[in-house]
Amino acid sequence: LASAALTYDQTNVFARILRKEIPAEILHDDEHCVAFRDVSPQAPLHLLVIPKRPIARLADATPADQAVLGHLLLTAGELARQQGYEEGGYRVVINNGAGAGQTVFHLHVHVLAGRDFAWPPG
Ligand code: DGP
Repeated sequence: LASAALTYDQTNVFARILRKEIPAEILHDDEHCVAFRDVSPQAPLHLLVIPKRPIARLADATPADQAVLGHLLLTAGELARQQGYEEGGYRVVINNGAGAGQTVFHLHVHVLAGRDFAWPPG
């Protein structure tokens, strides 16, 4: 059985940031993605890298999104490097679905750095 696709809600907060309806501290903006600081940082560096395409969850991505998904990870790594965290290490997280802690239903890659991280994650 294929999992049901989640209908994309155009009023979610990241869609509103993409439309510039609400402000964000944007560090990167290109053809495919935008990166900005998390409003509730869980580490000294806490960025969110999001696609411009309306993808609600990782589970809703399709093979047509392959290049965009790769671009999100390459951008996450590049931003961590630019921010000076390549040596010290950083964590990249995608929460998929409410049960995994996803609260905003526009796909986003968390980039966290600047402190120690436990494993397994909570
Ligand atoms: P998640 O739990 O994986 O869905 O992460 C959502 C993140 O989005 C959470 O760390 C807080 C952040 N966030 C929620 N609302 C806003 C907002 O309006 N602006 C910014 N910059 N971040 C937000």
